[in-house]
Amino acid sequence: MRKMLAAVSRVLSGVAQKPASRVLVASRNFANDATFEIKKCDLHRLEEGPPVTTVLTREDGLKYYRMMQTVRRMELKADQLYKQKIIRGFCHLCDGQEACCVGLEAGINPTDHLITAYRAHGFTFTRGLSVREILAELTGRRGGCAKGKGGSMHMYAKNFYGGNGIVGAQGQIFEAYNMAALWKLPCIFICENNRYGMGTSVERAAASTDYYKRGDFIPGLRVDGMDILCVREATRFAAAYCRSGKGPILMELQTYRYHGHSMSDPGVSYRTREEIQEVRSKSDPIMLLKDRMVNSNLASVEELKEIDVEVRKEIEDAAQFATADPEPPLEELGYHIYSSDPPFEVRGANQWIKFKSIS
Ligand SMILES: Cc1ncc(C[n+]2csc(CCOP(=O)(O)OP(=O)(O)O)c2C)c(N)n1
Repeated sequence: MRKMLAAVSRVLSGVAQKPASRVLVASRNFANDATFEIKKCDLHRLEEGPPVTTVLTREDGLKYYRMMQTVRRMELKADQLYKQKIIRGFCHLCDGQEACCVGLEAGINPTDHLITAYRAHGFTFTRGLSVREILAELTGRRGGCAKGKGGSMHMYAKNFYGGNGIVGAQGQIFEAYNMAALWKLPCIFICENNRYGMGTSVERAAASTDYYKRGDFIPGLRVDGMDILCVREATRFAAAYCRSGKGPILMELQTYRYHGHSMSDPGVSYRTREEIQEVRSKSDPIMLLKDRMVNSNLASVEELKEIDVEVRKEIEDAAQFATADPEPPLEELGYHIYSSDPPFEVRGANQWIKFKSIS
């Protein structure tokens, strides 16, 4: 099939002058779908796991590619804006971990509820918000998704509850596991294991790094979190498990963050540049999907490049907006905190100003 495609485009290059018609004709020769082998998940307290093969349609593949590339480019733009001091304060980037948020969204329904911690930009995007709203939130502007008052860690969307600065604090997670199991809650607990907690490697911090078994009485899956198809299949499996009334399940997605923990961490004092380079060259989630799609004739290199160009443009436009949009006015400082409360003071602010709260 690949050979056939090459032959078709050779013929076309002789006759068709307009690139648009060339793309249109050539696209007819792409496969509609392809079957891929994916890595088997490690299982805890489960007899059977997610499938080890999956079908990817051309349409879904292109969608996932665009989404992952958008998240990657958005994070790189945020890095740049931060270094220019246009974004201030806390900022945690998720480049490298794109298969987690995009794969997760591909395996659940938009009506399902999602909550995450502070590395939230990717999830905010996959839950349906625009790059504009996210970057403008990071720059603290009025058009941001939390009206410029939340920033990197406090973003929300429909059925998405943030963006929270509080880490799933070690002790509390076990209490949550216990209650979820007792009450058979339809809840998927997810550990995005990017191998480091701030500057500490998992091996230095944990006597057992089998996080998928940490739920003890809760079944678990260890998933290749760099492969969007693995994440999608595991999520579908986990969601079906919950929906069937069996109670909670735990997923450990093995992934990697290219940036440091936050912008104040260069990310190279506790790991080597070679390690980061090795992950980038051998298991980058975007490259992995791209290779699969091109090698199985689901898309052409040129077509994916075109998507890259469109994504870059979208990011540039969003960054332009995020730097030109005005900041929220001072009198709005106290809005959206409590509903229908009397005016109140903000600690540390001018004591003569009384803020009112509206929602
Ligand atoms: C309850 C709570 N305790 C402590 C902190 C401070 N803190 C922020 S990030 C972090 C480490 C998080 O580790 P992990 O989620 O593995 O980190 P990452 O992969 O994002 O570096 C800690 C202790 C916090 N935000 N919340």
